[in-house]
Amino acid sequence: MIYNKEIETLPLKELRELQNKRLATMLNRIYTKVPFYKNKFDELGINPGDIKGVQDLHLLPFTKKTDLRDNYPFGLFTCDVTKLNRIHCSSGTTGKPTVVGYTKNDLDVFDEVIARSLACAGATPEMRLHNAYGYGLFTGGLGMHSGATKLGMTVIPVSGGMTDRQLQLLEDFQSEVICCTPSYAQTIANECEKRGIDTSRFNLKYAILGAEPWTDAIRKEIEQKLNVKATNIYGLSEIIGPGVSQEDFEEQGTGSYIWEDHFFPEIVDKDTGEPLPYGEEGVLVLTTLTKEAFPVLRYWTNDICSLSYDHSIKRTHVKMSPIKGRSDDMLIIRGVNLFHTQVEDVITNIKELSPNYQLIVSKHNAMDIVEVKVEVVDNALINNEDLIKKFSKK
Ligand code: DLL
Repeated sequence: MIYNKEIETLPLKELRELQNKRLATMLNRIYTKVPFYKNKFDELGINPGDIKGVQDLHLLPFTKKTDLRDNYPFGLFTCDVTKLNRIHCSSGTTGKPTVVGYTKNDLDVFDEVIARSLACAGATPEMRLHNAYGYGLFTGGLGMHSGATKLGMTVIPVSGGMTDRQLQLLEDFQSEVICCTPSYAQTIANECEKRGIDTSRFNLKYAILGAEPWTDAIRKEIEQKLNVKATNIYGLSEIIGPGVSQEDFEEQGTGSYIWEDHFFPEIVDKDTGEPLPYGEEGVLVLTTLTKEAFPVLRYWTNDICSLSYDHSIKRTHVKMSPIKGRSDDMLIIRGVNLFHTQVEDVITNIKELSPNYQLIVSKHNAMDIVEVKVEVVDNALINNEDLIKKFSKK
């Protein structure tokens, strides 16, 4: 099902015109309301009016996660905090999270792109959504919830964890759609296998999986074990949350449509920042075209992928390949972003420990496990169980 046929099938020429119009408004907004952007433009001697359309975006500077951190919490917002309807956060490179805010209109855009994504993944208004993304500051739970409500679905807001209860509800409520991280879908599938639960007792048809990288082999395993068609949903808090792009359930393996009337994508070289042509792999850079509270110019996602229009069958919007990796050293552990600097922060603040450490990531069943190995300054610590416990907890 196509949720918004007019926009999703808009001829490319008209789509560009719409993007260019929206970009002009967005550039004016950030230039006049956010000193950070104004200074950057002024330094380059560029006026928002000099940018004639998305083809000129490459003349403008990137925005990076460190810029968000340096302007913590609300320095890059274009409106007063009293105008916000919601705030979400994601992990930052230090103890401080990345803060993102939404006006009422921003939440409408969020709902729209999630409704489109759900429909693109096979969901219809008559279906039930078992929403096992985490609710809270993470954008996954509430984002999917609200967009599914807009589509007209019945939402079961289970959130993550408590697998026992999830299995029970899947059977009792007969939800047709599940959304969660791919690793959690694997956990559910493995748990069923372990307990000899016949998954045909569930009524699942579609799984919408994202928030971490996954492979075709994982897709096959989940599809086979849970009797679903599994599609990829991609997004990041800084841009909106989930729903930046979505794979169509009938076009699996050909990439995910980016809702480019709201988010304009570029691919750039990870070392030089130079724009790369369609088909080439590089860092995905996204510019929000319609966001009010927290518009972002050329956001350097650090996610490596490529773009193509080649396989756009049902819609005119550009497709992105699955994420191939990251250009920084962020780890994604069960959907949660983790920077080694966050661990380092803890370790360097404990005087009994040296700043040398190892992070060891392994899989236990489908779950990522992180082990932190540290060096002690004084060997006496090795026998002090209380201190070891205290430091482990930190
Ligand atoms: O993970 C938003 C989200 C929620 C997406 C639910 C999909 C489903 P953040 O916590 O800000 O937001 O993390 C964003 O997660 O830059 C990618 O590195 C990674 N990521 C998200 N979706 C995918 C995916 C949410 N489908 C960061 N494949 C992004 C690979 C993904 N990586």
